[in-house]
Amino acid sequence: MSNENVLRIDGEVETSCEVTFDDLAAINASQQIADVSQFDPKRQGDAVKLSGLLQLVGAKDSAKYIGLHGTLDNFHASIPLAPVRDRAFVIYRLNGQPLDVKAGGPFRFYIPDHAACHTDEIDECANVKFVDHIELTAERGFDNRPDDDDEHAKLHEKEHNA
Ligand SMILES: Nc1nc2c(c(=O)[nH]1)N[C@H]1C(S)=C(S)[C@@H](COP(=O)(O)O)O[C@H]1N2
Ligand SMILES: [Mo]
Repeated sequence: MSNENVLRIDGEVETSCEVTFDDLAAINASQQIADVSQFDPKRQGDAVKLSGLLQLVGAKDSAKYIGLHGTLDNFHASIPLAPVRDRAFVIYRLNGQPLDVKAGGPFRFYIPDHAACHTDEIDECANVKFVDHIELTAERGFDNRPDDDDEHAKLHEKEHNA
């Protein structure tokens, strides 16, 4: 079982948390999204709304940016919180099981209606896979999304051959 996997949520919050698959599944129904294909036909699985996670930790008013950290492949994004707080979600379950790493699991951040890669702070590249740490910050935090077209093209090539 990959139930060992934890997602840490900390920074500008009242109570830092480490949540597991079971913790996410236990969040109340109003914060759950069954079948994310309603937002993007290419995506599958169930998600919990970012707003549900923010409630859990008690996001402070000082939280202006959300940092999405993927330790597995050292990929990080930091984006403004306000535009995504009521629409982003974390996909964590497929067919009742933890989301497979092949699909970006165990926890995959997802923003519906993201901008195309490289066109905005809130772009497709910010849909961070293998997220193990969500960090709320007052200022923009660490972000290593490629900002150079060649580097970005290489990253996509690597992802699609993985
Ligand atoms: N951990 C991690 N997340 C990542 C990436 C990555 O290389 N590592 N690439 C990003 C980029 S550049 C894009 S465009 C999307 C692609 O998601 P997809 O492979 O599901 O289409 O994932 C984003 N999330
Ligand atoms: Mo991207």
